[in-house]
Amino acid sequence: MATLQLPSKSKMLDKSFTYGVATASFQIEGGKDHRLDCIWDTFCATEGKIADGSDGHEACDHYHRWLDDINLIESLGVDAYRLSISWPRVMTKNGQLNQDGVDFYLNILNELAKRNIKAYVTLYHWDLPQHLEDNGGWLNRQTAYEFAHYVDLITKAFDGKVYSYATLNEPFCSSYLGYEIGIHAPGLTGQDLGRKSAHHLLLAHGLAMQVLKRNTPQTQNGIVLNFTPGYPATDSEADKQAADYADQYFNQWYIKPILNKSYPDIIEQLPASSRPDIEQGDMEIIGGSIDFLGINFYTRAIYQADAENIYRELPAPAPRTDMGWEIYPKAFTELLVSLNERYDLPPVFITENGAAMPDTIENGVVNDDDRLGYYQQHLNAVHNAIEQGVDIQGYFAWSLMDNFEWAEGYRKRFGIVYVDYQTQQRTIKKSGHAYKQLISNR
Ligand code: IFM
Repeated sequence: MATLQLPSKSKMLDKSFTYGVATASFQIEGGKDHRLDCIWDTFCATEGKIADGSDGHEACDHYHRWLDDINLIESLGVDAYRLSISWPRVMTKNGQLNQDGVDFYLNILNELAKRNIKAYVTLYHWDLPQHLEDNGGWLNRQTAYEFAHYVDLITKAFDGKVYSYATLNEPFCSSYLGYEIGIHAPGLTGQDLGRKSAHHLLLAHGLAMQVLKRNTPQTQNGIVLNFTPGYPATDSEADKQAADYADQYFNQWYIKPILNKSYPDIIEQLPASSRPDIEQGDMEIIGGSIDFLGINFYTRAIYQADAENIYRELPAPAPRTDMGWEIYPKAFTELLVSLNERYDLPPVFITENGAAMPDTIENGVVNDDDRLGYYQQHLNAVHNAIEQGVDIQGYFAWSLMDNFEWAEGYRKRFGIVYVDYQTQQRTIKKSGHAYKQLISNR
């Protein structure tokens, strides 16, 4: 059997290094009749938005199969499970807890505790209740306060059962993909909308951190950001500047306010109408301390100078995953090292890393050597960053199992466990077996 390996003295072979698998509520749960509508329900119901015309009504049916899935997670031998809470499942429209929804997660948390698996809970992974979107969603500053209210109630309900909370998953995707270019829910477009929603998401993070510090100071509390490092197409000054601008716009826009209490310099270059409405005290709230930073990495992007739009992204060179994303693990190490140089980083967790590949199942076996290769290269990249002084304390594979890949529907498979959507049968892929072995060999 193919294996995943690390140098024998690697800190990643230490028992204190956390290995986990990750999922998100809308992508796996289904159980739609037991929660409020969210923006992704509406988006999926809009013709042409999801590549295969699918939705999250059933997904992996985790809502009914959660106990089997916890057993599956246990069988992989991981230290931790990163899951997200569906805000529309645990809250009612009038701002109270929905006890049925809360119980669904309490059962999961209790079973994880019995198995000694640490619960890493993300409080928002994109499934905004639709009734809040009807009031402006993340364009409405009030949504940040609604989020803090939900976080207050849910953390009290989960008291003592969670190891770590992340406020948001990838605010870049919620704001840029959802409100600026419209390829994610709620499907709005406009630079002004993208930048304004990003500010309210960051404010929501800051307000929620205050709640977490008050309600649950014993947990590790932070945020999960995604990074797609930008590289210049050539050594020319113009291309370097283009790549730097894109980096500020897509990556630093989210981390700099959190760690340095300010937006990147390019904010000055935006038209006044596109700048966020920053109220007095906002940056202090956003920049409150965090216990950890979650980093999600999949690929890099290559940019060329462009007279009209400042930068232009070039097509991704091979080798690529099934998403069309370049496989370039060197960028992972370089990202981690450069963030460590640029900022005073708290401990880092790799909260997502993985690859969609065109899997086939034959006689009950999925030989995903391509994904296995991706994991090997990226685990090495994390090891190299640790060697260069970055304090990285854990790694989560994205994803536990194949699931609803947003605008791509169910056609893109990211799991280390294969899901047959006709029967809902789960089959551990070769990469899943190798991940298990790496963890148990420590
Ligand atoms: O599936 C997503 C996940 O929800 C957020 N991070 C990226 C993954 C792959 O696209």
